[in-house]
Amino acid sequence: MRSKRAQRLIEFQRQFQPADGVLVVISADPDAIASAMAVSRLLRGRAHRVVIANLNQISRPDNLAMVRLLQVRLTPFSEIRPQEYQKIVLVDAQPSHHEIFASLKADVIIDHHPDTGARAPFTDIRPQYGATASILTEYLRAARIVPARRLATALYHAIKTDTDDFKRQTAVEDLQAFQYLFRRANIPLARRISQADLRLEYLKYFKIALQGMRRRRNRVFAHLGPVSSPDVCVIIADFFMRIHTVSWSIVSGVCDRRLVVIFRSDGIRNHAGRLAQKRFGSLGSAGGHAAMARAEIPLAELRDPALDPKDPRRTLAWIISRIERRRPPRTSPGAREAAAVPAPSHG
Ligand SMILES: [Mn+2]
Repeated sequence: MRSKRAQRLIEFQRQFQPADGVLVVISADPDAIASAMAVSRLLRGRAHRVVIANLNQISRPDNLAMVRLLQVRLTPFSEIRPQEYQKIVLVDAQPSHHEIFASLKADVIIDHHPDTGARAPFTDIRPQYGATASILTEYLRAARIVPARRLATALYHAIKTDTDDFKRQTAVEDLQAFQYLFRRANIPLARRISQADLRLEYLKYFKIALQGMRRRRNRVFAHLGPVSSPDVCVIIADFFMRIHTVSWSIVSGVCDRRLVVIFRSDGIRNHAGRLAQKRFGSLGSAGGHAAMARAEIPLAELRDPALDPKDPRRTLAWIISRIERRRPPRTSPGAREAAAVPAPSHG
């Protein structure tokens, strides 16, 4: 009797004919890229050709490093004519995740996101897994294909990324796949990829942040002025959290006519999402988790006379005053020591 894993592999392989042109369409992140590479390897000799097309433009420096250092061949989806392919494969995604995915009528769907009831001739959706790369590693092992260095490194990096080094949803199968890949991956190369989170042009924002930062007790504030992408606010907010005495880091910038405020907290006694919502929710979209949150406020909504978005110092002062705002004193006669009410502990 065949194992379930072997059965699934055979079922997968049955979907393809030797003359097929196969299009793997991804929303490119490490897990999707690695999974697509694995599909390509699994179909070597079983399909005429496999092309990997990315829907999104890749902009994260670490993902650019992954593509470059692992020599991944990607074709922008805009340059693809899907009708020229006999089979369409989705990995690390389901049709309902994107209108283009839905329009493609996938033949094969392999994913680990919550099951959206996707229909295809072949589906393998395992929401309990931390990464699609772990599922594809099982396929490779079932096919007795030992992944070459680059593929093993991609899958290894994908599992580490999607599970955030096993701090997020992780199944025992993810650990098994990781252990298998660990011996075959190029670890220094994987480290180089995950470390590459900066662009050269971001360094000028570090300068602005370090020169303009304000410290209030255990909080650090910085306003970067106009930024090319809110990502740089995230990077600098994370950077300040590396100071061991800092429990809040709040970094803002202006991008696409919006003031973007990034919140980082240690998440121990603080709740960044609640603070963002409380202080900025009335002005724009604001919220997040205990340790990370963001607020985005259209500049058109900011009519506060105390704020001049063109003046970085006044913008920073406005953000600080808004966050450190104390509760207004109670006016009822019975209120006790109302004026001394401290700022909320999470703020
Ligand atoms: Mn994934």
